[in-house]
Amino acid sequence: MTRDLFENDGNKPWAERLSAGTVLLHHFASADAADLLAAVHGVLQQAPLRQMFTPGGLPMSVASSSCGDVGWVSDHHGYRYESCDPASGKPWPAMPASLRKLAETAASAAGFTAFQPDACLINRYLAGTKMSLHQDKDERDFTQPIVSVSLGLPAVFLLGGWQRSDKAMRLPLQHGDVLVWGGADRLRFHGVMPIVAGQHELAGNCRINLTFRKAK
Ligand code: MD3
Ligand code: FE
Repeated sequence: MTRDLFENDGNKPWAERLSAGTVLLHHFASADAADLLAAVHGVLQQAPLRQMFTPGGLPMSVASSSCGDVGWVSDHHGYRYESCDPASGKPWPAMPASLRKLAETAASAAGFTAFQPDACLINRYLAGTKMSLHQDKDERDFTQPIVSVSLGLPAVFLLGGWQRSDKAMRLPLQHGDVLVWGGADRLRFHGVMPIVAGQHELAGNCRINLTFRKAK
């Protein structure tokens, strides 16, 4: 018999349903983490991390890059997806097969069988880096889930409601955890508390978050 992912069995991957549309896949990416980080570093050689600016002109706390058909971009014109990296003018690097496969397998494990991401945003958090509460609204089809992979240093994720003023829950995220957000939860406000300084054996002094989306 195959193992039920929704059964917590020691250090093995297990799935926790946080709400109707959200599943936390504990340790889901742990076994592949070194391969995933190597693939990420390959992408970053083509499209280096950079701090983007909000439309209001403030530098974002995270450093970001992308791979896939389109990449998420923010500047004084606004938030959007672009097929070329504005830093180089060249197309974003292709999404490595290992990354795509992990995202599709995770979505499927959470019940989203037809997820075909066309964008992977790479966010790097150093000590003190945070992400303020926001909604992800730059994609075309909100019925498509978002898959988020946490690697390296741990984080405290903030899960708010559907209005900015709603009280946010705190959710600890560890290296290897994968979150799948869909359904009604897709438009919830969310953010990340400032990362605490530390060293991770694979990722060093940072947290890397991969966010897979169907943008177009
Ligand atoms: C909850 N990134 O890039 S990923 C982002 O850890 C972003 O880098 C965070 O928020 C990070 O936009 C959080 C988890 C996530 C992504 C999308 C969501 C959580 C979400 C959409 C709705 C609700
Ligand atoms: Fe977000």
